[in-house]
Amino acid sequence: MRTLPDNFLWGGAIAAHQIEGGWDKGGKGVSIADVLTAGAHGVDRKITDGVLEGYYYPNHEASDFYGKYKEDIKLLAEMGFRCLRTSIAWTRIFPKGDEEEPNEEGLMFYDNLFGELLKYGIEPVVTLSHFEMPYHLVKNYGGWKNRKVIDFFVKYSLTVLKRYKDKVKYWMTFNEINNQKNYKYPLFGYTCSGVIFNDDPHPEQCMYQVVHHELVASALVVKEGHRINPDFKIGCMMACVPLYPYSCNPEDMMYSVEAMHDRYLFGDVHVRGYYPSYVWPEWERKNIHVKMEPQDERILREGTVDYVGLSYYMTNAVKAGAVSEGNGLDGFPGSVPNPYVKASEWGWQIDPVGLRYALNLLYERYQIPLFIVENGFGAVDKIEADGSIRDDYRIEYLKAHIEEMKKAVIQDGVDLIGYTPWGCIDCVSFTTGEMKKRYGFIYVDKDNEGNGTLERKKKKSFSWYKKVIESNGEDL
Ligand code: P53
Repeated sequence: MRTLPDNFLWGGAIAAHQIEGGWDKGGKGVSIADVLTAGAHGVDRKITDGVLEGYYYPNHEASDFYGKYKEDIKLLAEMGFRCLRTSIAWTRIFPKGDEEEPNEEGLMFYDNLFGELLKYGIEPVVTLSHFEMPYHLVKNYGGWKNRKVIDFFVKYSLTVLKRYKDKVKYWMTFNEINNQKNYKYPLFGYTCSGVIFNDDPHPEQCMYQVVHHELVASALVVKEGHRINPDFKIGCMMACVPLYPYSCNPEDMMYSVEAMHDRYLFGDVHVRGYYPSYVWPEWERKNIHVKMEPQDERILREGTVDYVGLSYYMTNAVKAGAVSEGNGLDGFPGSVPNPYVKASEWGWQIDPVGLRYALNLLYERYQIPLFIVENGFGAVDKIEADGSIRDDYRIEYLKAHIEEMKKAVIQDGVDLIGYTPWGCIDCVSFTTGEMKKRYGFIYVDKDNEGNGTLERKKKKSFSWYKKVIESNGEDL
């Protein structure tokens, strides 16, 4: 009987701005995540003009991983984690983004953090940019619209790649770069790039320009990174939300193929090193002109990624001619509810088989290793009178997804590096800024308004996941 490989990287995922807090500690600068207020399902987070009096900013303190990482890592080690995916806050290293010299105190923080992980044999998996660029670069340079930001990002990246070259092997450049294809929804452009596309006279063109800069920056970092340490594995990261055809009507089928171009586009460039054929006619049709420098073509070709990191939470179904706008959270243009699956309280459709489908799609397309770096179930957890948290719904979700993931590896032959469910320690929700949308095996005592002791508690899923890791995914 075939099983998952022995060195399969079981772990969990978090991101600096959603877990660390300490937003103004250790010389850290203000990041774009620090000017986001809290929203709710259906209520957008506000983007304020700097940090203003009278607003609550949930990421400022978050789960205080900055202060409690030792305690947290001890718990992760108890679960048997083999890796932890987290990100570096750019603003701890270059507080404003355009300084000459990095902030040593910030560098020390990650030295200590990665050192603590390695002490327990936990491999750090690190994203360079997960929704938290310096606010200064947004205000003074216009964010990623400005080509100069490529240089700032590359400088920051090479600083940390060099500093941690013996501590970290697995890297990713940008988190979910493809969220921005949904250029009408301000949160995505702002968090990925510090740009609100709707403020531009040609929002869609602006989005492509911004992403072109990011793709070039990513390729430069991959190429230079391999010089720093040839053993580095540097990946991209894409939000993988497969768009099913609503029916076998050929029109629906073809519409889903077209819609999937939106999902694949940036991954195609990261992996293959050039823009896919379908982009040129689209740009022509929409009168989109992206400025590229003569050297960009070579840079993209020379900086292709070693693996594809993906987040998988849900699928959506699209119907030709359907009018829904969709915002990329609970739907895409033309998306309609899928009658065969249920959705979470936040409208995210739960579809474990979709994970196997996604892994097949991506592996057939790219033929390089995949890494599931996010998956999970955001839900409200209740503390029982005896203090326990019985999150059976979460266990059920993860179990069903792991079963399908195993099929992809064992029956379909997909080369998969590991599995890191999202928010293994409760943290601030990205899309809504809420605390109550929880994903963790470890509960953090804090509510949506910021009240709570920050005390950690093991949920029922804690011992369940420990057993899963111990048995290498056999005992679900
Ligand atoms: P929250 C959409 C589809 C798949 C992944 O989200 C997504 C999104 C939203 O862009 O984003 C990832 O906390 C993101 C994480 C985030 C996680 O989804 O809103 O990389 O930062 O926390 C879960 O429930």
